[in-house]
Amino acid sequence: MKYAFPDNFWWGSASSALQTEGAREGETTWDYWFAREPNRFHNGVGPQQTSTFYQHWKTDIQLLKQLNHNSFRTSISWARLIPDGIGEVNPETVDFYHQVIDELNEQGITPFITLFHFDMPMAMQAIGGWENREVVDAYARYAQICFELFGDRVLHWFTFNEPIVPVEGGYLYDFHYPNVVDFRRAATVAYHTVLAHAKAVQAYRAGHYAGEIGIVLNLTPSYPRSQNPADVKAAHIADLMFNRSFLDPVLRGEYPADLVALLKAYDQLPACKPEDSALIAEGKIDLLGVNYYQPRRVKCRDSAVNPQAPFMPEWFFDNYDMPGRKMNPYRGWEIYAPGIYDILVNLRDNYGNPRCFISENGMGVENEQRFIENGQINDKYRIEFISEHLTWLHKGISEGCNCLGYHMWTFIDNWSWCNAYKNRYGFIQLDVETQQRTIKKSGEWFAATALNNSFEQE
Ligand code: BGP
Repeated sequence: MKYAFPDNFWWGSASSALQTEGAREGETTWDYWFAREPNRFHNGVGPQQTSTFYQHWKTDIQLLKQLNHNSFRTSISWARLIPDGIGEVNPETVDFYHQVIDELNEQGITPFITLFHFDMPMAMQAIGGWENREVVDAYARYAQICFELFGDRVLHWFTFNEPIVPVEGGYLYDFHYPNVVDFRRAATVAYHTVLAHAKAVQAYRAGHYAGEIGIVLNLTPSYPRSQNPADVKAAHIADLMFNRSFLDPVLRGEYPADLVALLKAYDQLPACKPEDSALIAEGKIDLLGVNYYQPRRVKCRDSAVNPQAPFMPEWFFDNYDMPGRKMNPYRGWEIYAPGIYDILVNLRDNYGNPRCFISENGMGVENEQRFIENGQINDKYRIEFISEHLTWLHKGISEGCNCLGYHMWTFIDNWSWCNAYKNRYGFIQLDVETQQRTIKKSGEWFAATALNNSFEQE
């Protein structure tokens, strides 16, 4: 069967500044944390060792072209643009992003730009990061500067990439700096991120720019183990905490009432100001990026909560290891392609069918060299992963879902936070030592699919 996609469908991939650019001025929390605890990073490899996009951006854009991308998302690094977060703009950084954006446009690759992809300037973290409302204002100023500098040539902006992840990593589960475990502080960070998002949207609207503004959320559909009310309730609470805590404010302009009631009941609500709700209402977006990697399967708890333990989302559910689920063993994530369809249908039926696209989807695999045939990685599993997800995406579109494109994580194998180079995601293999780039089989498959705007499958 042939799966054809709508005209002007966005085919591309996503990356981020810190994961690709390489060592430069402007310290982020990652540089700071790595200098102190390199053991937290796979094989002790830190954010200085990247695919050197800062040097190789021009030839890399040629490679994007070879992959027939018509669009590409990367991020601007706040710390590199404004090293202390609030003061002078670094002119060299401005020149770099101008060149990248211009070259993408010249090559017919529409730039999609994210303003914050996990990379908090250390100077901002030093005054409390997202816990401090001054950082919210500093971010809004940074966003405005970016719109003024690049807003005439960038028509698709994203305030944040996966804003729930720094909340989970930094304030609940200890896999991002500042390694705090404290739900109330996590809730404050999440809340202030939503305010920062809304302020950026406000600034964008006030500037009457030609493009559109959105956010990228990692939506993990929550599936209950059974239809037993206790399992269903567990899935509902997980959905409220991990999806709807951002999805509702950015699409509906307000928080779900039951999330607010739940946090209130456990005295975990962040401090709110009376003017906040009007601001949040102004943060409604034009375009939603959906990152989808894995579903969340949950069941009700089997054991009682230890009342002395720190309050955690898991007070309300246990993770459910569904027998026989298909796993990506390297990343430990379930592979469940229908999830992409369920997300789109949920957006269609419950959120007014917003303009959206798949902004990340992908499969990280360890030691891909073992699949080299005639000098090229034959990553059949990745082609299978993509085509399976695309068939479900196609079904969503044919049923009226407003999905405008599909971007993969990622373009060239890159540095992945604490996992460094453990799992490789790229269409293009990177030799970290020599910086040599070699297109994988999946890159060729994707290039053909993008060119034909379709693919064939039995
Ligand atoms: C997403 C992030 C990316 C990327 C990807 C792969 O959550 O937006 O930055 O890293 O996941 O995940 P990981 O690197 O954790 O394997």
